[in-house]
Amino acid sequence: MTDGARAATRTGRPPREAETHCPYCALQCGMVLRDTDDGRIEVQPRQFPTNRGGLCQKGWTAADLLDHPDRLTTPLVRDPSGTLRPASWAAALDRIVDGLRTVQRAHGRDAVAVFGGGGLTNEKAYALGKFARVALRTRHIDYNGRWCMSSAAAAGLRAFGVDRGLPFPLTDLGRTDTLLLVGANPAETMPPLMRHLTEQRARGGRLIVVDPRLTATARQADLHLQPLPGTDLAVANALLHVALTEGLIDREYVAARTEGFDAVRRTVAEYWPAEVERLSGVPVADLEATARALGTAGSAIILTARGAEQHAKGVDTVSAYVNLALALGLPGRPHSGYGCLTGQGNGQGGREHGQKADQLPGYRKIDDPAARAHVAGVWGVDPAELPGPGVPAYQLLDSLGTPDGPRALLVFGSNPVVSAPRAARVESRLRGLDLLVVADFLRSETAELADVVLPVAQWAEEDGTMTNLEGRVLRRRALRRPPAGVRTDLDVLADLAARLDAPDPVPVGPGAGPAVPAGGPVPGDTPDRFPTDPRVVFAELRRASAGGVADYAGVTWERIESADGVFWPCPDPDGPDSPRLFADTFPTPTGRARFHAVRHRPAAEPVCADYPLHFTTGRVLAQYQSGTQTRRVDALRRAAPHGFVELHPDLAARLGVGDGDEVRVASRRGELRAPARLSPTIRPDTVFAPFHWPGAARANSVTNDALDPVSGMPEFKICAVRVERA
Ligand SMILES: Nc1nc2c(c(=O)[nH]1)N[C@H]1C(S)=C(S)[C@@H](COP(=O)(O)OP(=O)(O)OC[C@H]3O[C@@H](n4cnc5c(=O)[nH]c(N)nc54)[C@H](O)[C@@H]3O)O[C@H]1N2
Ligand SMILES: Nc1nc2c(c(=O)[nH]1)N[C@H]1C(S)=C(S)[C@@H](COP(=O)(O)OP(=O)(O)OC[C@H]3O[C@@H](n4cnc5c(=O)[nH]c(N)nc54)[C@H](O)[C@@H]3O)O[C@H]1N2
Ligand code: SF4
Ligand SMILES: [Mo]
Repeated sequence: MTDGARAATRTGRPPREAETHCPYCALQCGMVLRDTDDGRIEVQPRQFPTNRGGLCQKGWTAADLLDHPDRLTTPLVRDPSGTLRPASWAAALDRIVDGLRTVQRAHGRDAVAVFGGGGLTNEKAYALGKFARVALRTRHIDYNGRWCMSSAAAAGLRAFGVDRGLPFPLTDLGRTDTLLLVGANPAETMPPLMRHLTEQRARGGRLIVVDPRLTATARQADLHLQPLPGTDLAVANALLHVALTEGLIDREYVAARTEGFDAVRRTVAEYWPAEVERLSGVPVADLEATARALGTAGSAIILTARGAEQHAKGVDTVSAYVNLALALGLPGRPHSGYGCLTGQGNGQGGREHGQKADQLPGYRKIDDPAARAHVAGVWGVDPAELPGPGVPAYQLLDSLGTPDGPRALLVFGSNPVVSAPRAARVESRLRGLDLLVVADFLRSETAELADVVLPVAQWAEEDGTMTNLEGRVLRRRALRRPPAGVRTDLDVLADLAARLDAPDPVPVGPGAGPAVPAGGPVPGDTPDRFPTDPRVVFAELRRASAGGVADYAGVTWERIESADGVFWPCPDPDGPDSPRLFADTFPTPTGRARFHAVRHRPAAEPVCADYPLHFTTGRVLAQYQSGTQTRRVDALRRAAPHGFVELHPDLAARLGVGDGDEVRVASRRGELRAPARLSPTIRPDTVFAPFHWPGAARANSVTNDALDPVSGMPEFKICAVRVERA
């Protein structure tokens, strides 16, 4: 029994507790929160199929932010002198509505934009997409998942007809014979996931890791391939080349279940292992060993994560690994397949219900007339009134304040000043806005630039659902109510929508279409148009998603609670859910999976005499994303106090840099300064920095804003730099 529970028993009061999930990453570890008698909140892991009773340090300390002194408890409005000052909710919301109307009157509806996040619950992500289309009537909404999942999402859609990160439960990892991890470091990014890998190896399975660094994950592997960043596509094509020459292809599966293999066969014929060794640095023997380990195993899983995906060729790179998986006959077979490790807490659900520029709920396309008619029906508006597609996240942020770009932005759940590529440029775009609104519970670096900051509830104060990396819909449960002065995101959206709905005497400006209010205030239904109760929002989301690719119609909160979550698609409340996809067919028009012939191309920015080194970025265990949250947790700050630049001792010696020396990493776009961390585990031609810190150590001052042409994913994982002692 815990101290809190014991104390509660002594006083005869039951401890207040909630079974919920960690607020941070997509593993969504199960945890129990308890209100102890001395006013603390205790976090305990609980058994859940993904975390199996484990938590990482971030999960253990997640409750530290609930009563943190930095917590926002009142709206802030920028005064004429430029200072953010506490204000009433009424004053803050009036300022926002005035600002939005002024901008839309002068520049049209699309002059207002919304930026969301993959950490928002399904209910909030859904409400945000609806708010943009129905209350603001703008086409401009996108979100940070564009920087995270978009390459794998696009490749999955074009191959399988559906984008569900893992098309099988995570527990399959423990039961597969060969597991290939490409550009994933779960030992730091999802530590409890390693329990499944330990099980896999204990059963005699083989683990192969592809990473330019010998990471904590790669250390546990039977084989570590250490390619030059940006060469994963060539490596995948070489693996398929070997599989073909060694007769490892599953011909029956290819014939019966796929289409388009011939073009792929011709393309990979050019990818001779010896040439790919020259390009990537991965020895021929390792390419052969990997192809054999995959092609001769009884079962095999190939997983990609951000290392392979965050490139201007991220979609094609994922397609190359999907091709390999299909040629080996893996998708749909027991304990086999291709998957991508989704990152943010609701990275999966957040990309299904309408935060994406081209999307309506249920993973519907916003330019599909049938989808528009269905969703407009649920929303009670005319389909013709729904805006068309907007533009992907970076393009959106880069257009802010420019003559054709939006002049007002509302941010819910992201901190692009730290996390956007080429961040200095994004920062200057944000500064050029007429109105910047940020809803957050902390003063993030982006909130610091805002005209209005709105204090919102944290995870332990709200109910809702999250969809984890397996496509499993989970319940987030509130332990307590938000502190006085704090509102939920749903409440904020509802209040703003109601204020925008109120008649505006001045008609909206050029190119704006019909006048605000959006869709006209419908007598009697205004209070329900943006419900604030997440259960009611979820019921509406179910209807809006019904019949879509990501169909939640059969998912109810009760059903989630009675099992360990519900896997989508789940169209029928009385029918089965879908833990495993593709056993018999693929949701493509022909029922077959589609190969895509793809070719290697160099990084968008090659190294040269002035910028001779490859720069790549990523994560450390104790910090999360832009760090707004984890940099404020004492234990995590002690574990990872500041940014650093990881470089090989041989390179350091050439540069005259010692361990701990301050170094400058410069690219054509900007520079970062941080202490050097020497490590023989990284390639000598590559330097690495985590992206969790703002200011001088900001990795994204350096990164390249080259984008994948299909997904809009920025090239976070490779650019050319010069390194010198600062
Ligand atoms: N501690 C912690 N955990 C997190 C997060 C966090 O911020 N902190 N964020 C969550 C989110 S949103 C995400 S998206 C996931 C990300 O999870 P991961 O994808 O595991 O994380 P990264 O560290 O970004 O990248 C993984 C690895 O890619 C390698 N890499 C770099 N360039 C290349 C390349 O060109 N090819 C290959 N093959 N590998 C390369 C890096 O060395 C790194 O070890 O983590 C989630 N979990
Ligand atoms: N160089 C480099 N840059 C990267 C990456 C990389 O690997 N390298 N990875 C990219 C990836 S994969 C990702 S996912 C992005 C993430 O980068 P960001 O989008 O900046 O993500 P977070 O730091 O999680 O920002 C979330 C913000 O929203 C707040 N917040 C959290 N929950 C809620 C909520 O429910 N409501 C509201 N209103 N606010 C909330 C938090 O306090 C925080 O300020 O970074 C990307 N940037
Ligand atoms: S692995 Fe992810 S979900 Fe689990 S405790 Fe750590 S941050 Fe939270
Ligand atoms: Mo992410």
